[in-house]
Amino acid sequence: MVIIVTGGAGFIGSNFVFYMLKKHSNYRIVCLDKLTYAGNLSTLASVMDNPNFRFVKLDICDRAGVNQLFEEEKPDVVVNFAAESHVDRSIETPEIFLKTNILGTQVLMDACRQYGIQRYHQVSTDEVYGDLPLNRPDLFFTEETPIHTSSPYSASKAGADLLVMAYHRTYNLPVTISRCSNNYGPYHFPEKLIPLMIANALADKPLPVYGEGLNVRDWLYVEDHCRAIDLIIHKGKVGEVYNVGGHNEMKNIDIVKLICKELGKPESLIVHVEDRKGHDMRYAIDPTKIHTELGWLPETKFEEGIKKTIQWYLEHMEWWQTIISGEYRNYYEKMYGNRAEV
Ligand code: NAD
Ligand code: TDX
Repeated sequence: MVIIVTGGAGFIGSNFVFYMLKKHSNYRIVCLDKLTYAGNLSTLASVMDNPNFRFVKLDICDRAGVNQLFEEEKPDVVVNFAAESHVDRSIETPEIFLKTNILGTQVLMDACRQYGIQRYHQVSTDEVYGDLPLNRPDLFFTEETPIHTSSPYSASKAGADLLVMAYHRTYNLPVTISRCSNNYGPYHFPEKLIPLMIANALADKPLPVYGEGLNVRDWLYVEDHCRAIDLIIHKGKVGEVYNVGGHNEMKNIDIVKLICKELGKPESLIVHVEDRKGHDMRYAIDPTKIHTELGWLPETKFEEGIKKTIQWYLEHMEWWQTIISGEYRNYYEKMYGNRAEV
């Protein structure tokens, strides 16, 4: 089996590459990644010499390059993680989100049509469902929940999902989609909540919580997500959407306080800053379908996962300190420099 994994130098994609090489020692895993600011070749260092692994620097929007790779590798499966993934950046510069997340998906699916494929899997997000109110803890996102997006990021992911289903219906492309909740774990890029708070706390820098910090996210350890995708590409039904989440809802402020506690840092580092525009209040996945159809359940409890994650960041200082010492500094200054305290 040959699997093309796009975006495999990013957070979830790299964890998926590691997971698949370990789990399926007879599979060939080909990672296609543009190496944007969010992709790091150093992340893949441990597998670069693996004979079952190949890395190709390529933009998913590059039709000729993608077609050539398909000709060379004749993939059985494509798993598309490649995306612009940060909501805050999408509010500043929406265009690249539309280009990569929608048009890039189209290029990949066109190649799948042209060269033939057993499965095209689109890695989507719970953000396509919009948000839920805080005062209705009984409500969850199911696969039937209408698409109702808030940010340019989520709109671009929803656009891609619709296109994937259109390619299935129109061209009979064998597709599946997974819509997962917030992931956390090793190699999470430091612009996102959990790694940003760990890095800032370790440097005794302010911890910028948007608004009151009451927004709720449903956190899933990244390996549990990888296992879900592995199950879907092997046993999931073509043309179906699978929600992935672990019923692990946490308020942002509680996560930040927990990180302070684990690192022995004072909560006085917390600063409440101007809220994200259009900030979604609550995400909560109902994972009944993937549980009943494919037997998937999350294995890592949050208390254990967050400890493992913090430990990983303590043991891999070089990885993230290299990132935050580069272009990231300009990003941070732009995003947080003038953000008023509230
Ligand atoms: P990430 O930003 O850490 O990684 C994205 C990767 O895609 C990077 O390696 C980047 O170089 C690559 N990439 C970007 N544009 C590309 C292009 N045009 N061509 C080729 N490669 C390109 O993102 P992540 O957090 O690992 O998310 C991966 C996928 O999972 C995304 O599709 C995202 O929407 C989805 N997702 C993420 C989460 C989460 O909590 N992080 C939750 C649900 C779904
Ligand atoms: O500095 C911050 N302060 C803060 O309060 C940052 C970076 C975030 N936040 C808040 C915003 C959110 O309510 O923390 C929450 C989590 O923020 P992010 O880590 O940016 O994640 P989120 O916006 O929830 O989106 C993530 O989950 C769904 C991923 O980035 C998406 O790619 C995925 O689809």
